[in-house]
Amino acid sequence: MAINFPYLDISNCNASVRVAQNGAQVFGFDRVGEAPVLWISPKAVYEKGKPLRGGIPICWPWFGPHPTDSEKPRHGFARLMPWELEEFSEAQKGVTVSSFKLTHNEETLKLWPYKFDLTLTVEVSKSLDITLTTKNTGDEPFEITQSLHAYFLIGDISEIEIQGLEGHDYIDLTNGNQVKTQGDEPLLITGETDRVYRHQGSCTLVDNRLGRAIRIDKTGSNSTVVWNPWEEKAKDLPDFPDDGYKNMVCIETANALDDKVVVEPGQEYTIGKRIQVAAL
Ligand code: TA6
Repeated sequence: MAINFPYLDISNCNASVRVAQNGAQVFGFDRVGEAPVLWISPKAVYEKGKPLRGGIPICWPWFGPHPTDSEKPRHGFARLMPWELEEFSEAQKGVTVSSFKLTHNEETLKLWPYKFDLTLTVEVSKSLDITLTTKNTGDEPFEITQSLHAYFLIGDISEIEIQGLEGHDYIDLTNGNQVKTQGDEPLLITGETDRVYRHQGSCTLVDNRLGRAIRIDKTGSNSTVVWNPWEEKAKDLPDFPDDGYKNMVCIETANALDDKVVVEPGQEYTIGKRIQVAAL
């Protein structure tokens, strides 16, 4: 598949990541000698201005459909726009840090009438650490929802479980936004899943087929979103293979639905995600 956009390929002795200029979207995190951590659709479209199906799209300044205007892009506009590379350094051997910036402009002001600086930092070592900082550079408060919408590669959907959500309430987006509660058992995915968990802690994705556990720690987020389209919905997505649902699951670090963040003028807010991998 030809990649028709600029991107940064970052490697050190521990791992490599790829970050597209479009949306500052991470679309690869590969630890040396191991299977990729993130899932990228084999049907992904690598075009400027289009979100890539897989990796870690940034949903910002709103998560999901725009609350009042269905003409505006789903999951906001940050994933559709070119970001600037701000910083790049090898902080120490095996630890590479880069940062990317998006600032309000004519196009963003038409979609969302606020002034902002948005900064993504990406630190790659044996783990991947990402932070997204929203700064309000205008003179009135604004409200955001957001997500670091990570797609994880898995061996097979029937052989994973997600630990850490036990006992937490969630909004079931596949079922009229009913509020339900996860039981005492880890989450198994056995059908279409689109849930916003009210959850601040960590999660572990245990993958028995690939023999690994991916731990996801987070900061600044009160919502963990779990998504798998399953068979029928996958067929409706042009950039998603029919059987792709077997090899991916999204575990998203978010502020979603009524978990909104207000950022006052001159203030900033940071959401962060750390992805670590261990053998089982
Ligand atoms: O985060 C879950 C979700 O909002 C789902 O409802 C699902 O549609 C998914 O994101 C992908 O959205 P996209 O706009 O990238 O197709």
